[in-house]
Amino acid sequence: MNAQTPIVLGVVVVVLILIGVYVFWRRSKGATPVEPIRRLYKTVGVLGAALGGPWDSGLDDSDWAEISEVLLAADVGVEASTRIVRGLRSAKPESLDDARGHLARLLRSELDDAPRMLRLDGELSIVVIVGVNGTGKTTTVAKLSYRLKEEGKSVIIGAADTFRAAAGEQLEIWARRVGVDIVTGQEGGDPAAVVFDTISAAKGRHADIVIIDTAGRLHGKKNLMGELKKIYKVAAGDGEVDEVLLVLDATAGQNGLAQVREFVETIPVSGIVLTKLDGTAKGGIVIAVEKELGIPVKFIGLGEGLDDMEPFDPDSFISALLEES
Ligand SMILES: Nc1nc2c(ncn2[C@@H]2O[C@H](COP(=O)(O)OP(=O)(O)O)[C@@H](O)[C@H]2O)c(=O)[nH]1
Ligand SMILES: [Mg+2]
Repeated sequence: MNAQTPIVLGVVVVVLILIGVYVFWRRSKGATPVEPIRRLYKTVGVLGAALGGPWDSGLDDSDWAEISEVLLAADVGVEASTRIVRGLRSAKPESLDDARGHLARLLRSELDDAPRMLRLDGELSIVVIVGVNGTGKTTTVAKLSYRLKEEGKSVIIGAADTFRAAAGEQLEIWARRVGVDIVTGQEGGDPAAVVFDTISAAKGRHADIVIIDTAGRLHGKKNLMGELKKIYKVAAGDGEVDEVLLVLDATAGQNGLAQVREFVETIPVSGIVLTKLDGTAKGGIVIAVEKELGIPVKFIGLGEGLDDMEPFDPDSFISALLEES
């Protein structure tokens, strides 16, 4: 045995231990960070692929029809699709890259320029989450409280979905996991009373943000919109609610849009959270939503976990749609 062998072996063992510790540390942090837009896997490239096909032989009428079909299939909506194809035709693109550039610009011009950041600047900010049953409201409350807590804010959740006991229990589990306080009510109880209690608790504890979960349907003949108005009034107090976020399920497509008109007409919705974009190739619905409701998409949901929600960024979203597959 060479005299240096034990030293070499020692070094190898130490290096292996260090690699092990590093891997364990990354895992425990829930690492392998995923680039957010990559998680839109079903939508990535849908438009890029449509453009790639026809280019070999130049563009003719059937290609324009195909591009229009792909836009419609991605749920961009009839009016926006028509505008986009018209714009692209009149731009007379000379190459695939040229077409991609024009399409990116046209898609971007369909999206809002409104700020997408949450406006949470008061001493105690109130966020109310509304939407149809099953769209992802409760999950969004959990994801948002997680995000805000990570930013160093103290958050209290109000479980104002009193329609079924399980709703409160589901939220209690999330609250425990995130490590934030929660105020719950009785099953079948008055949701506005839960809102009142949550805000009182938040004031008492000098919390920064209250997030209110609400029901997507109610017991018996109780009118959901009437209850939401009451919730809004209590949440607003003497001022106004900082953010009313409407949760919309991207997989429901144009139907989902039709279902939310009543919400928008009843209370001042300030932003959309578009959930389940991980499960649909119809990501173009973002464009239809903003155009038809006139409200900016502020977050997108990309899965069921706490960090599966991202602020919506139009530019990276559009480049994902146009990616070559
Ligand atoms: N894939 C996926 N599932 C989601 C997303 N958001 C919510 N969900 C799931 O949708 C279902 C309904 O969510 P929930 O928050 O209870 O909806 P609520 O009735 O509006 O409160 C649950 O199984 C969630 O895990 C998302 O962005 N992606
Ligand atoms: Mg719920």
